[in-house]
Amino acid sequence: MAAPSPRSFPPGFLWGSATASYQVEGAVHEDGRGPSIWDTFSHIPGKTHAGDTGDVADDHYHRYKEDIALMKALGLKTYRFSIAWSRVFPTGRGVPNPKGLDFYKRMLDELHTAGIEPYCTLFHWDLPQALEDKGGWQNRDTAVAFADYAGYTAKQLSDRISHFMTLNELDSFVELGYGTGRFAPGLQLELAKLAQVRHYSVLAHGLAVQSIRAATKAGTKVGVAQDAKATAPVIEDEANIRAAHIAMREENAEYLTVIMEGKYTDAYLKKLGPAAPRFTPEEMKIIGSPLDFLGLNCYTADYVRAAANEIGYEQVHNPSSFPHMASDWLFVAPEAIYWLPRLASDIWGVKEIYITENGCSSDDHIAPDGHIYDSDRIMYLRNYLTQLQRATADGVPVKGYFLWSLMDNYEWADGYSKRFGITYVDFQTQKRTPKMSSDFYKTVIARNALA
Ligand code: GBH
Repeated sequence: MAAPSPRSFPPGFLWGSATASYQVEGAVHEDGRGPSIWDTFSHIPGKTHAGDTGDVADDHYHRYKEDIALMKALGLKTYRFSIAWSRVFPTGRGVPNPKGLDFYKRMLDELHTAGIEPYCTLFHWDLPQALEDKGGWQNRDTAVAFADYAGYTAKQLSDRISHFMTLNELDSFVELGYGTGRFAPGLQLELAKLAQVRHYSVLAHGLAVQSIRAATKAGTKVGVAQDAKATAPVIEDEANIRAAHIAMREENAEYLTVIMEGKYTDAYLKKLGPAAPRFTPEEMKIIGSPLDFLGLNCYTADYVRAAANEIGYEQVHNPSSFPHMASDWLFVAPEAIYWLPRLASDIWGVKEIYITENGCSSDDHIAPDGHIYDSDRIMYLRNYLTQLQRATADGVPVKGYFLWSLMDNYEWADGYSKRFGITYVDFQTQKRTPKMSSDFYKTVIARNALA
């Protein structure tokens, strides 16, 4: 055991990495899997970079043992993965397909043998196409179908998994799938319809919290993985920190705030006016179902400062020179990972927080000696982990961290053009090569401290 240093993380801190079904599995026609909206969308010309699809991706469906060996070599304590709904219910509901769950059981047994604890996400955007054909998230029935699938699946896996997350990043699949059209299913709805989709997404979450609880053994923990906007104070003085607290609730009103409070903020409803969603008091209670833990995906910040306006804050937009990683949206804002959990803990008194995703894209190249020297990813990770350590040292109850991602994978509309892995994947040969950032992460894990 390394001696504790002033930069140590709390004892027992859970170091992990994360992936998602459609981004890594491949094997889209195997063992009775039904099509999802990402199969459909990625095959429409022009929707994804170079027409890339997840048909093969990392072929993780067949190579999961090799991938778990990579995790073990890193010293990972935990691994966050997602289940493809359409493997379990090929048309989203009705008769389950046992072969679909068998894959996850095999994978979970392998993790167990490696001493790695699974954290399971039940939905990471791959909605069964059959449900989209009936309106997808525009249809309230989809929320009910999700809760049924989540309850069934959690029951089947309850002996193997103790932490479940309902949905991954509600805002991403709702706003991009039904608002801008950049993600599957590629729709551009008017605001009133979009607001109703948002409402059904949080309702799906709440219904699933209840169905998972009802179906699993005592002690099972239920949460969500949300990339809440990290409203970091641009300068950390008292007035701006106060503004950051107000902004955190308002900027996340559609998703995290309503999940934590069971209520839309007045400002959100006022802003929507006639486009506000229709909802019942009963639904609001379901949406606010208490959680055992909160998962926060953290990539970048939305800087704010105090303002003498009605709401008490304003956003500070980044100038064009603001540094970002290989993805245009990924501005380097390490304090995000301090403020995001801290604000959630200050505002809602959350007692158990995980960073369910953090990481970055880099322009990775294989050097003549065969190595990948991703020093910029190390720079990014070191800065974010420094701020995360600051959070734990300040008593913010962050219990674990999942690096996105274990390996390069299918980056949605960006296809294979953006690499987020700490392991390089040659998508022609499926060869995996740990990058220099793997060595960095391994060292941090071994020391439970920043090196
Ligand atoms: C996460 O999203 C996802 O959970 C994960 O699946 C993904 O691989 C990872 O991050 C890396 O991106 O294309 O200009 O419309 C992070 C939040 C929200 C950031 C959607 C990118 C799209 C911007 N993402 N956003 S754009």
